[in-house]
Amino acid sequence: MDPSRLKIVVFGSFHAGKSTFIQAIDHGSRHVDAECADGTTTIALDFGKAEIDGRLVHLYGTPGQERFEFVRQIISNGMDGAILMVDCSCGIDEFTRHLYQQLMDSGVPLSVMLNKCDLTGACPALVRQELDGAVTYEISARDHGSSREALERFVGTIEKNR
Ligand SMILES: Nc1nc2c(ncn2[C@@H]2O[C@H](COP(=O)(O)OP(=O)(O)OP(=O)(O)O)[C@@H](O)[C@H]2O)c(=O)[nH]1
Ligand SMILES: [Mg+2]
Repeated sequence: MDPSRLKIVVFGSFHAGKSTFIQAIDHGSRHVDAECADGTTTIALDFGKAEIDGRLVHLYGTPGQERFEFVRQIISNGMDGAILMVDCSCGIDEFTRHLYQQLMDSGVPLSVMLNKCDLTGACPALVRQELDGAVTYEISARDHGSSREALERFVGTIEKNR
């Protein structure tokens, strides 16, 4: 593994905010998506870059639709850290629980982004309670500041573990 580069992969259910998060971190990020009923949906991947504490972070976003499991498997290969994006305005669904368990079992450094905290119906405390023990950050992926700060803090924990 190149010690100066970190590969972080973003997982989460359909429309949790994975692509928005990567766009907030890197305005020049690239997205392979398709039109859907309420905007776009990722059908391949997102890719963005950031420099954090002198290290190059490569961020890969995965598709949230369950049928793209094979894409998630390919993108996951060799990841140094994983982010699970959760839409706190609608709580935890079965697929999010499944992803959480899968990522916990993999042993890769993991953080949970409690997203959409700008919405009045958001309830990050409930999600945190359900994912007892998870490293969590409250963000709005539409906001560069909260997204960047959460990513920096997560990258800091990966460095300590390495
Ligand atoms: N209010 C609010 N809306 C958000 C936030 N993050 C994402 N959204 C909106 O939620 C919708 C889905 O966001 P995406 O970033 O496309 O979600 P995704 O997880 O990449 O979705 P898939 O690729 O389809 O799995 C879009 O309309 C976003 O603008 C947020 O923090 N706050
Ligand atoms: Mg997406």
